[in-house]
Amino acid sequence: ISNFKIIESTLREGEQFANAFFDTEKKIEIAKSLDEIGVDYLELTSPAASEQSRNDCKAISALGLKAKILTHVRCHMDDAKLAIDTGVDGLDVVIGTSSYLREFSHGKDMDYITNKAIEVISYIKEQGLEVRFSTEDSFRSDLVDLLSIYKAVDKIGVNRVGIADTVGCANPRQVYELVRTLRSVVSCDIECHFHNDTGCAIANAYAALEAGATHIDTSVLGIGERNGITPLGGLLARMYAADKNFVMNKYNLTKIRDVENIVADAVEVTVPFNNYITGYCAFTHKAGIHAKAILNNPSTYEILKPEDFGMSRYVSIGHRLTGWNAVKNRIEQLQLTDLKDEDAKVVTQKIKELADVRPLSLDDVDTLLRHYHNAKNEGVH
Ligand code: HCA
Ligand code: CU
Repeated sequence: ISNFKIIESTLREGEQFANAFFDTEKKIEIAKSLDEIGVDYLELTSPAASEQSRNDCKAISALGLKAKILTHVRCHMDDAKLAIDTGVDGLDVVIGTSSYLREFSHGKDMDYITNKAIEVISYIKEQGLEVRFSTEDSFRSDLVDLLSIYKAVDKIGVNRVGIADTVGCANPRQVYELVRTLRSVVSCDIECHFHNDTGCAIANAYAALEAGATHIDTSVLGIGERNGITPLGGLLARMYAADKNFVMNKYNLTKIRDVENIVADAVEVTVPFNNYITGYCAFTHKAGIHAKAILNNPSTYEILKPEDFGMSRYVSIGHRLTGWNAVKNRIEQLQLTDLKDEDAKVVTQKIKELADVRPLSLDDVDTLLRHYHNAKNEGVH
């Protein structure tokens, strides 16, 4: 995978998260922070949703950010017109094509949907804006229906077509197959949107890119409808592991933590303990065997370099799985230089004894080391 683009949807899909409410000021703060990371696009809530949503599209379009500004609209002329008037760079148009949505939501047939799509897309293009056409619930739509509508919109010059796993049902193999098939049918770009109900959102995004997709939708911390979509940080971690140079040159990875903190704060959640990159234990090494190897060469147990993300590594030593190499490293950090390997081994045994009863804090360990050091210097040992 030599290239991909991010459509950052915290300000659209993310607004569909249960706790989300962003006022204009907060939206602007989030938009600027995402722009610093270097995401390619920001997707905003439809101006048809509410008066304030419409004003916010205008305000964010007027900021002059590097990222292109998109808004997300239903496949209706009224919505498209409203959106174009806000000054956005492009429109992400969506309509449901699965039998569920056709039966229980809008009630339209495929001919109607295709004609409507052509009308709306042509209009947006005439106004000089970028346009994407996507089908909601793509993985539960009829494949023949899907391919024929994508083909029709590709022919009239849509910039991108989109596949959406609206319900989070798809797995990476299914994604690979659908995207690869679509790749052979259209010549435009392919955007993908994955919900995370069954934990596949990042893997599905990766499979989509492998199959020829060009754009991935994300949100900060993955927030969105239900349990959300592909998280920005997690996708960047995945892509860093795949092509570090591309990702490091294109995106400012040290800013991920800032935007996550802003968003977590705004929606009143904490960053999960096991979050990609920024989770509190994401770079904590514990077992003695791991700690020893990490101290010799971090790559032994780290696929992500913490410093590339503005994070730091932590070697945990106050527990019964600890090893003397890690303890020796702490001795060096504390500059208790006259303690030798044998001393490190003695203190390690002491730590293990105590930690069999309860875990020790780093302070506890340091106190043990200093006491041992003082006692040795006073000739008690
Ligand atoms: C939704 C819409 C959407 C749209 C995705 C897209 C989805 O159901 O709220 O525009 O590609 O998941 O289908 O977020
Ligand atoms: Cu969605």
